[in-house]
Amino acid sequence: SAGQLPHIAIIPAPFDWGASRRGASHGPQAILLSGLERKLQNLGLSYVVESPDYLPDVSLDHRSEQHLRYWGKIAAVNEAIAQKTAQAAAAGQFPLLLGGDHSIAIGSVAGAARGRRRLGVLWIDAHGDLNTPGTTPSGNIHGMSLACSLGHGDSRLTSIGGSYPKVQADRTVIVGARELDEGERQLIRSEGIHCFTMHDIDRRGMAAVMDEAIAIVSDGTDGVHLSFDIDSVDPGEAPGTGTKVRGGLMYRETHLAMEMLAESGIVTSADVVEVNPQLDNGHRTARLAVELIASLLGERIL
Ligand code: Z70
Ligand code: MN
Ligand code: MN
Ligand code: MN
Repeated sequence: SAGQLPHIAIIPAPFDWGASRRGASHGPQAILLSGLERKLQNLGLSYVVESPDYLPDVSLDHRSEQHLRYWGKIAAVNEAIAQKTAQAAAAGQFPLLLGGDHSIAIGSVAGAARGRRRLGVLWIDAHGDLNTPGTTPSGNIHGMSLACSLGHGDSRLTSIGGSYPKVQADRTVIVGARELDEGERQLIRSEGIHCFTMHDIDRRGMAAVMDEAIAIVSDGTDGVHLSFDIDSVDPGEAPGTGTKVRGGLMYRETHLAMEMLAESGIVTSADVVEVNPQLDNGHRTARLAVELIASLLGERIL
């Protein structure tokens, strides 16, 4: 992709059954209404906004278990997301998914991995999303999506988009973690997942952390998927999200991370998830999401 501007496929994923509270399903509309298209136009990027009609109607699918809440809806929706993402990537486009809660990354990562079997994944999040039905404290599948992409957990989830691990631990990097469950800590250690916590960012600075993160996800990989959970950002800047955790990324650190990714040229697909306009202060969080997408796609100060 060096030199050539990508064609962006904006793929809305208005779905929130992976989270404990409703509202993130309105994220795509809020982000689109906050000026995303104008930003892309100003950057000189070509794009298409896909219709959400590619998603199946799951309103009558009530399959659910205590430690795998609404797995039926989530499996059906994510098969469609995987298909849509893979289709865009195969057409040479840059899939940009607008969530939705973070369970939609089960599909987007699977779709991105279809044509890139050595995919690197950069997961920017306050959380690890590394639970399984055996470790989850909540049963909410948005807290399991990265584990699932690594091949851990129930086969009804890990088989979405193909029955194989979509990514490997040594190509997976988490940035911004500050709330991990015990089972998640154990998985990080046992699998050797690279995890840069807020402690690491405070000690070393965001620039050093991102330099290392970029080196890891681009080493021997054939593409990089960025999965950006807006709850990675400090709640003072991003109040419109379901699980606010104090002590998050600062506004400038987050922009720097996106700008460094843009400079690196390594990112081949992305999601922006967990924007919940029902909890937002006006459209503050959705507007931030638009700004960060612009930085990721090449907007520069000078
Ligand atoms: C907790 C769980 C969570 C948000 C992920 C939290 C999960 N670790 N919350 N993303 N917003 O229930 O698994
Ligand atoms: Mn239980
Ligand atoms: Mn998440
Ligand atoms: Mn999170």
